[in-house]
Amino acid sequence: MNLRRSATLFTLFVLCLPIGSRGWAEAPARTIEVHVHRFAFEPSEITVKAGEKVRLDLISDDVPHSLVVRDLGINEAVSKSHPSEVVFTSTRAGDFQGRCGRFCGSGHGRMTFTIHVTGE
Ligand SMILES: [Cu+2]
Repeated sequence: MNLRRSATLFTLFVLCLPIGSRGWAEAPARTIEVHVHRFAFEPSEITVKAGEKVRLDLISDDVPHSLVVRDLGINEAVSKSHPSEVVFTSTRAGDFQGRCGRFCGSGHGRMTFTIHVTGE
């Protein structure tokens, strides 16, 4: 067997491996869709597990907003024309408070978002 054929067979072997079950690639994120509009996040609370990789799909239904959850390092703009994606993994349990970080009108201060992180 020549070197080129061996390399091709090895490549095919690697491509056929069930990557997820071997832990060579990160597990796909759990996706939660969050709509943002004046003056609320929907849902306004989510519950995830510590160590769980979570993807938030943030969609504005009206004007530009943002989601800021300082303790989880989240600070993401949300616009109507471009849905945003945030991926995070909290390693510790607790309740993490978020808010809209972009002034969007008289009710802006009431726009809160809570991430409950439960133990593994
Ligand atoms: Cu706002």
